Amino acid sequence: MKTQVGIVGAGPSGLLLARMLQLQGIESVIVEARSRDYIEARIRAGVMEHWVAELTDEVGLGARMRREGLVHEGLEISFAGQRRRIDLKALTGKSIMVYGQQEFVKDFVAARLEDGLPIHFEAADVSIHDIEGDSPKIRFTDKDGAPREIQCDFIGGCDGFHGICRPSIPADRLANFETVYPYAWLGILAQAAPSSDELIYSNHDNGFALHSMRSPELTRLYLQVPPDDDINLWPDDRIWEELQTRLTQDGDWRVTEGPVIQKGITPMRSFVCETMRHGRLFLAGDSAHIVPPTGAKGMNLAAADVKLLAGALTDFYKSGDSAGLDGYTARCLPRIWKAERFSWWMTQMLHLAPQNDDFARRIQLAELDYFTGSEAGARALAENYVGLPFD
Ligand code: RFL
Ligand code: PHB
Repeated sequence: MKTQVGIVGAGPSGLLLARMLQLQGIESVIVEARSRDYIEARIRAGVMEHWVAELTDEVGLGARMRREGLVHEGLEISFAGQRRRIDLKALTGKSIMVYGQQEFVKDFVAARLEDGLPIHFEAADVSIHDIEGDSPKIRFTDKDGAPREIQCDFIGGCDGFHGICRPSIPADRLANFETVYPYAWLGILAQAAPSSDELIYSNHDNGFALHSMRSPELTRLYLQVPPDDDINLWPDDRIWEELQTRLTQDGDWRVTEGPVIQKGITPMRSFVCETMRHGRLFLAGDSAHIVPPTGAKGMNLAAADVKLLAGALTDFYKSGDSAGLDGYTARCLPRIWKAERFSWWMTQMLHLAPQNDDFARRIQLAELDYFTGSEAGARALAENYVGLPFD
């Protein structure tokens, strides 16, 4: 089998890349390790930056997002017994779109399959070859057990943090930067109406908590827990009790409870692989970088990489101009590092680190007071949260 761009991974990066290439008349084949059901059920991100929602419209797949997604013009930060609103719209002129990543994935998978374009689900033993030459290859065993090979001009490494693309780059060529945090997030999805119209990020003496949502009937909630915590030690009653404690610092307001339909613990790390290109392999999204979820940046950064990569591949195929491909890493990295900084900063401002002493705690409360109380502070937070301008 032959194609122009072979894409490993059908997450937001791989699906968006394939769609943007399709609209430019460039062929691609997607190879995905999991089943369609699995990737459509995997609950992850919820917040799309303004321009990512617009890009989704531009590629023709924004209809359901516009109908079912929730536009938020602000968010709230709770600390020291009070709640303060950051008016994103007034401070930046922009809003954010709350629309589940798995809904985005469903929309893109459905469109691709309706257009009769290939996604090989449940591919086993996926490997990539000859990335330093002119004709790289993706090999895998298809879901019927048959060996397959796809010959490509380029490979999009869109297979997430645990994928095989980044490790296929020779170790001595990789420039990796990483920090791991001393806490994790316990996340639940509950069949309960959101208790507030907006997201609430809460800093509490017991640790961080977040109130988010997916729809008028579904609430998404998170609690800071130790990184090695066991989900079995968190029966639903304990989760609700802790959410009530951490989120309701300011009076009578309560979190609406309901049946928990999904729960899990996610460790948190920051990671950047500055080697986003090796030969004809281009990394995009979580395969190249990870942010802690506190800044809601992961899926948005993935979209930013893909926008640049799709543009560069289009220039190459339309006019033989390889400047965009050659400059891909250099164009991506400044935005990536700014999102890394913001996510790291939000994380350390909102969580309680075990090593922090009373002095550090006082500094944290002063920081929260400043960034929610001063217009300059709030604007800096808002500008990053809604997404920094391109270039
Ligand atoms: P993905 O989504 O991990 O997709 C990679 C795909 O590759 C497949 N794969 C392979 N396929 C073939 N062969 C192999 N060897 C393969 N290995 C893996 C996988 O099955 C998968 O389908 O990466 P992508 O596309 O780069 O997208 C990145 C986003 O998923 C990620 O950044 C966000 O989910 C991060 N994130 C958030 N981002 C936001 O922008 N806003 C948020 O509000 C937000 N909240 C979150 C988050 C991530 C979270 N978790 C669970 C990590 C909240 C959480 C709790
Ligand atoms: C979510 O709704 O899942 C969500 C929202 C904001 C974040 C992280 C996750 O910062």
